Amino acid sequence: MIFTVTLNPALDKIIFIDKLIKNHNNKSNKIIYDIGGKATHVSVVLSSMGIENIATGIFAGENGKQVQKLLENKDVKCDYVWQEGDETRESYVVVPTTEEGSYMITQRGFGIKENTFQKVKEKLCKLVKEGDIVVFSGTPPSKITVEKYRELLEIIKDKNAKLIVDVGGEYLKEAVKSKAYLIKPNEAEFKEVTGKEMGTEEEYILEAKKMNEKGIEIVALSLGKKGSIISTKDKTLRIYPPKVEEVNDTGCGDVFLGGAVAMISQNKDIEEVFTFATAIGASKATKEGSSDFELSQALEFSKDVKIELL
Ligand code: TA6
Repeated sequence: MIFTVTLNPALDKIIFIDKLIKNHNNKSNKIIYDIGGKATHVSVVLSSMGIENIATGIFAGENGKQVQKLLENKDVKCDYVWQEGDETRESYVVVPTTEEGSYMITQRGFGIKENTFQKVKEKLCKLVKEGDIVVFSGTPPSKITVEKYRELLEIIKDKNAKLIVDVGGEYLKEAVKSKAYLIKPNEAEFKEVTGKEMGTEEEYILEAKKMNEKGIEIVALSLGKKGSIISTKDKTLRIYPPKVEEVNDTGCGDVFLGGAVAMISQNKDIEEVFTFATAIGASKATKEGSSDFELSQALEFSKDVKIELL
């Protein structure tokens, strides 16, 4: 079984405007709502491919109900812990249609209550079995201390399940200490976790290899629109995404991770894993929502993904 753990999901409010002008009353052309929070997107990808998975984490309030409804409408099986008296946070994404890129402002979200944390621990202890894949992705809610985060990761490791983590800051350091199977930092997160101010891809690769030596099977370093560097003990790949007509870049990294998890769960080789991950992430960029993509388009895009074996 594959579990995706989003400790702090979000209701994404995506606002399309012509151009964002400071000190100006910017008029929106369109506003859509979508799933936010990161590991949620992994479940959306897996469910779209008919790969069995359970989305868990913590929801609260009316926003939580709306996000869960959006997930269920995409055939995602949800088994979340609900925190009473709070509200699932919102992310505001402003997409100027006259230029590439977007602006994201995310609420920090509720403070997790002790009994909620205990319920999450109990759920993971009960559900996760040896050989499962467990994906932690997204910024945890406040009051999830590094120690609490470590406790959750240790449950997964103690079960001999495959731990996949996409998070930043001190939490990423915990994932490295826990010898996660796969981590997916972006450049800023990678510099922070290594404590190295790197500037060249060679320097990134050097540090990624050190992490492989420390027991991280796969370091998938996201270079954003420039693609990614994939490092394992045996191989280093530089992956270049296809050129696509960008509509909204929000969620590309999360859908990329979903594609990688799908292929890993089917024991595909590393090249195939990250060719598909890159292609489905590119498909997401062509869609308005933060969790939208098209499998048929991703298969087409796979042909234009370039891989360099370094
Ligand atoms: O990566 C896109 C996204 O998942 C958005 O949907 C938005 O919810 C945001 O990231 C949440 O990121 P955070 O790191 O705050 O969990």
